[in-house]
Amino acid sequence: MVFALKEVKMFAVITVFSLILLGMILALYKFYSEREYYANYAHRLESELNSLMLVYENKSRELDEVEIKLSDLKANYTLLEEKYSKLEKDFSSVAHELNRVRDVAKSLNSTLYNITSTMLSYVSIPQALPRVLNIDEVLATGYYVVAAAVTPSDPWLSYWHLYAWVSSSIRYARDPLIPIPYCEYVNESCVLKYLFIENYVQSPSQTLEYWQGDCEDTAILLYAMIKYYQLFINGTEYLTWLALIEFNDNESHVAVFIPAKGGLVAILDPTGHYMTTDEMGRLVPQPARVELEKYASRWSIHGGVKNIDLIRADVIGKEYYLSAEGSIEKIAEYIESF
Ligand SMILES: [Ca+2]
Repeated sequence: MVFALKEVKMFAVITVFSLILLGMILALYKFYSEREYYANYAHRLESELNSLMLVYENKSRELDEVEIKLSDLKANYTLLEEKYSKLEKDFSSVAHELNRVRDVAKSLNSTLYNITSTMLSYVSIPQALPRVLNIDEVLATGYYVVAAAVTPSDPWLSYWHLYAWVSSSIRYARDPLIPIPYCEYVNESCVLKYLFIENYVQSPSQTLEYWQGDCEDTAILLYAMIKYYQLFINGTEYLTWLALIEFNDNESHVAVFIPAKGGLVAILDPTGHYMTTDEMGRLVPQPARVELEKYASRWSIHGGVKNIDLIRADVIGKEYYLSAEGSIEKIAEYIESF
């Protein structure tokens, strides 16, 4: 029985020992298994870390490149800002210069307009009237009015003497060509051109200085002398017209017309060698219609008279009035209405 107990103890010890050994073997197995798993895991993590490092390096490089580009763009932007600022200053300066040039052009246009107006006052009778028929010009004829042997109390005889004096003293001379400047606009720019007009309206004092002139010059001189006679010798100012005559062939002529009561008119035309007379050759006003037709037939070489403007000059007030205009018929009707 003792033997049996011994054996049981031995068995128990062996069993415990075996169990411990088995536990150790199992623990060892588990240790090795897990170590391999974690080694693999660590390897995978390392591989992922490497990939991420690669991505990081690429992105870092790209970031560097973007930063360089951004820096270039900033530099360009600064440069462009400077250029823009300079261009703005240049634009402002050019705009200022353009305004100055426009002002100069406006001033030149105004100057040209004044020159053209002045030149027109030398070639066109309506514009020339203030210059050629004023009180100073009338006074300038005084010496010659007296020299023409006028009679203070007899206006018609005095007009005859004045007509005779002008006809015999003033030599006929054609007018020179006068250039009239004007703008011809091409693309809104003024191209200076000249219109040449064969006409120069002389003042009475000029005609008396040159002793020559054409029809308007002698008619204007005669008109001024008649005004001098009326104002300063006879003492009564009578209605007197400067007659601007247009013929049917578009030529023009100037004479002096003096109306009288009863629808009468006297025509004094030194250049046309025409004066209204009675059968005795005296200056006597005649019925307007008959006299105008007779005068028109004097100019049949020009196809007759198309139009007459009757202009009355107030030489003291420098005012000029168009009393009547139209055909011989209309002018006759107008004079007959007096
Ligand atoms: Ca002339």
